[in-house]
Amino acid sequence: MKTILVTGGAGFIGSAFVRELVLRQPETNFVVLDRLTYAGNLNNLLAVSDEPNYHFVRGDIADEAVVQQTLATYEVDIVVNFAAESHVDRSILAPGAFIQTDVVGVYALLEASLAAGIERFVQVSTDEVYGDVAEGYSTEDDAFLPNSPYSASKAGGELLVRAYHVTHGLDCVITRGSNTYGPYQYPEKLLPFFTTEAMDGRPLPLYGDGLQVRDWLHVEDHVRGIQTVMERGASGEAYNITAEQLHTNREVTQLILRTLGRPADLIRHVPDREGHDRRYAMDGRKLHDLGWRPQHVFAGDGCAATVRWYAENEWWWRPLKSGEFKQYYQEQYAARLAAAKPPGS
Ligand code: NAD
Ligand code: TDX
Repeated sequence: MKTILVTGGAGFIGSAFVRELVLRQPETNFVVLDRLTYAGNLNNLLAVSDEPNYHFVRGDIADEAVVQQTLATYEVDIVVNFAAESHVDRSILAPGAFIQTDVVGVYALLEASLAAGIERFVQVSTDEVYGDVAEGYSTEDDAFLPNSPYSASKAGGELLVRAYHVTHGLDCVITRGSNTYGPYQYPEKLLPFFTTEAMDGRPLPLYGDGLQVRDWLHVEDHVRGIQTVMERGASGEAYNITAEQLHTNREVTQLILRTLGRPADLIRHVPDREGHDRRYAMDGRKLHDLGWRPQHVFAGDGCAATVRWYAENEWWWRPLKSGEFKQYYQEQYAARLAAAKPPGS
């Protein structure tokens, strides 16, 4: 029986990976190691919590002793590292936690994995390592030009993974996914944030002119992409995971409002995110060669079905928008909204 350690498995994408694979692969053991930060949520794993091939350990990937013990206790074969601080705006306000988890944490995980002699290490990275792509499409060999503390810390983590492969021969693969959407995403990210704010008739703070472009990948497609790379990726290689569905933030906001039947005058053009990347776009051919294709269409049912999920699952997100979130909202948005241009301008 194989055992897969899923770090950060209580977050948005990691939990989707666990929910999918625990049920589909009853012959494989899945161990989630998660620190349960503000973004970690055991409600994301309720669907599998009673399954015999699912196990949960609360712990920090930067704590090498905890990682070593978990690898040994469960006789882990494969590590899939989702654990990260993942929100760009928070990395601008408070970068320390990003360096600690996304760089030091990856280092501790690599050291423990090397010592334990695991079979394969899968690093979940992001399109943001390429930085702003004014035109064309990033390929896996392009230079890293990260612009935020978040993307710089993810690039640092990735480079360590590469170094452990080259120097120590650790079997590693890396995925670079694009902007991911779907159920159970913490409501600080654009789609769940704007959906839940619009449901309450609150203003939607669109940064700058709202014409920044992102590539919208459904979480189920992202999970299948990571699974494909884990199972069939060549050791030492990185793979872009792109939906090739580029939309401006303004278009995304309009889709959300249309689905909810809410008015466009909820939109506020607020001062831009510092260092805001204008466009991300990747070439997906390398992963296509492994047989993967995206199945969801964002502007088809992808966005609308996701918006409806939030509309129907207030039990999940409403508690998350109290306490810590209120403090973050105040810090991130209060001054911006006060400086907003009036609707329609
Ligand atoms: P998330 O913020 O929803 O979840 C992160 C999880 O990691 C949480 O459960 C949190 O508790 C856990 N965690 C944080 N620090 C930890 C630590 N030190 N030790 C153990 N656990 C810790 O993030 P997500 O959106 O699910 O992203 C998962 C991964 O995918 C990240 O590595 C992110 O960089 C990458 N990624 C995300 C997107 C996206 O659009 N969300 C796109 C591409 C890549
Ligand atoms: O209030 C907002 N207003 C706004 O205009 C928020 C939260 C976002 N935006 C804009 C900024 C971005 O151009 O919307 C776009 C999407 O923003 P986020 O949801 O914060 O995502 P992004 O910064 O693009 O990064 C995401 O995709 C890549 C994830 O958060 C990362 O973890 C992933 O690596």
